[in-house]
Amino acid sequence: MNYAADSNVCLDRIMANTDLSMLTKKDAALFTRRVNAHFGDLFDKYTTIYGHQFDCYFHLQQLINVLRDGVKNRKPALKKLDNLRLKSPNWYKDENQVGMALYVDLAGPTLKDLHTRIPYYKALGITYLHLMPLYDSPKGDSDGGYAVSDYRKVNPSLGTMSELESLATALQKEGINLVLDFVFNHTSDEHHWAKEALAGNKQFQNYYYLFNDRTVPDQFEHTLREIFPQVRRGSFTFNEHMQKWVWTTFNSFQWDLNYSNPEVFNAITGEMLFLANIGCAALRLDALAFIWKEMGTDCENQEKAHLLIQAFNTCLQIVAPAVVFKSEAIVHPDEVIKYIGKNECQLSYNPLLMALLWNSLATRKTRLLTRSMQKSFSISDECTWVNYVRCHDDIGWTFDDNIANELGINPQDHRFFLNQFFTGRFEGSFANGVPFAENPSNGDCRVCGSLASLCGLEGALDTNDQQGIEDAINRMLLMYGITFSIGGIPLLYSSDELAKLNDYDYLNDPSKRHDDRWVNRIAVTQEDTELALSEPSSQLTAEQDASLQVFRGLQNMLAIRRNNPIFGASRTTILDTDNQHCFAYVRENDSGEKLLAICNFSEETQQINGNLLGALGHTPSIDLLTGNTLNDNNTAILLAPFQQYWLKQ
Ligand code: OTU
Repeated sequence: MNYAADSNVCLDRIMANTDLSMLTKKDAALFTRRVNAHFGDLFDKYTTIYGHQFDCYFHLQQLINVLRDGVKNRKPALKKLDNLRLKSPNWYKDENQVGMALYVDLAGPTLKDLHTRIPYYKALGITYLHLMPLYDSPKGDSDGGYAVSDYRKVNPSLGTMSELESLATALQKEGINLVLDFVFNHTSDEHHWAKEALAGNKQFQNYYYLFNDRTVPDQFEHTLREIFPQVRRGSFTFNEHMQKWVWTTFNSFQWDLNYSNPEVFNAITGEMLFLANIGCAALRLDALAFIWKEMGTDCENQEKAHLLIQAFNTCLQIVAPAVVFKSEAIVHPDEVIKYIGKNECQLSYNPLLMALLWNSLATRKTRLLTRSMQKSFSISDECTWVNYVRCHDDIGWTFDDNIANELGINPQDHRFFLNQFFTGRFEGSFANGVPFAENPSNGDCRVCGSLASLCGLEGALDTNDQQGIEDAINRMLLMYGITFSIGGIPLLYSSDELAKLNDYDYLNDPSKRHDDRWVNRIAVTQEDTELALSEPSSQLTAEQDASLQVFRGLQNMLAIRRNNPIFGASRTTILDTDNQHCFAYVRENDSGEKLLAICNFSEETQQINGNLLGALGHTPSIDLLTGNTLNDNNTAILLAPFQQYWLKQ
């Protein structure tokens, strides 16, 4: 089939039937130009997914109307930004980019209050602020906001949509981009689509996956993974009112959307464009791995999930090209990479680096980290990693079993060890984590806990162990130091920067008690931010002192990062070292500028062969972190416990 010809014919027909009279002349021209440029792509994706349905053409026409409305509703200031970003599309690779993720209520506690926090974020150098889902959602348990009842309404306890828009504008003025969640795998059971379905409306029942009996759910469940086995077994929930089984991958109040229905694609595109038009720079694609279901598979990472995301991306190119996608695929490393591409997700969380940094802290060894990064770190030049250490979720051990096997590590046993270690059950462990989602059938488990508690600060403070406190602080700085220097946008998780300990208060809240991830969703109070920005004082508790040391350490490293272009758009090569406790990589940009990072994951001094400096070309090399010079090619390089070097020619 001659697809190019087909899509052109289709485009002409559709545009002939598209009413542009509500657009200004300028917008009509812009819309027509962009549709012309991207329709081929959109047509290709859309017809591959929906072409076998008799009404595909009708829905494609409807989609074009949705896009037209998106252009109509996009504010002039955002259209200007679109043009700017089209001219410098790789802004997210700059050395000054630093992200922070936070819950509004744990920082504001309202959107209005967040304005007063801007100086604090600026003091750290934040340029990208991800506000955790702040949309209207069910009272009580709403999966931390990931059960959305209305994408167009801010949760009234946090503020209003116009307050969100003015915050976006205020942040933009200060050089901080707003990042929002696009929770599109599911809605809450209180979304008006779900309510219509509950009321028996067939059209909206087709928005979800509903089954009259267990026949089909049973067939699917043969091959599905259970995500939250601690709250509910299986992936389906029986709804008494409808007398039907509903597909609910996550909690029973989160209903999976049915993307085999083109009407759902179109409706969700409308919601996505609404979010884009608030004025955000990126959308975090929540649970994107799950959006396509295919019998006989685990219904994760399906080919059509990729096509759908690419189609959404094309819609953004037409309406809001300033907005990029961030992939949240916490899956096998080979699958994580498949979501990354200029035409799919320009940004992606790096769950492999995250998990393996923790692995190296526990084992004090870097082989798995080094080998895995050598295989999986390199991505398209037009895209970038979002490197993180902690987030609002649990830590899952998603490394590649084959690499582990090659290194003589039994993957199953090793995951068991990591869970034991980080939940403090392993003799001699420094960590105070909490087990999460333990699966009684197969013993699977993940780990929750704050950066500081997992790094040993909680235990060391409890026993007033000075060495332990120092080690914990150094572990935190090491972990973040790597995310600041390895290549990509570092993403701080709010409260990490102050080394806050686990918050066990959730155990007293019936709507949170069953979900241990709340242990690492921690408030940062005004008192905390004042402490961070205050002059050094001798009146501090040990906990406050640790908090300040971490804050200042991170602040210092971030200042170095934004003042050295080598941390921006440059290549990363992961090196082998002759010391199993050390991890090293070199950055190199197009002008031949280089940086060599070397890190020690153990609490002992380590030495590595000075030949490694050869990676920089010539000596002497200056350590950007201490200002010290290393100048002899032949001697060994010494690394203090948890020390990292950022060496420049
Ligand atoms: C995401 O996480 C969010 O980060 C969670 O906070 C939500 O609960 C969830 O989606 C549902 O909206 O399973 O344990 O492979 O790991 O999408 C967290 C991706 C999750 C999943 C991830 C999901």
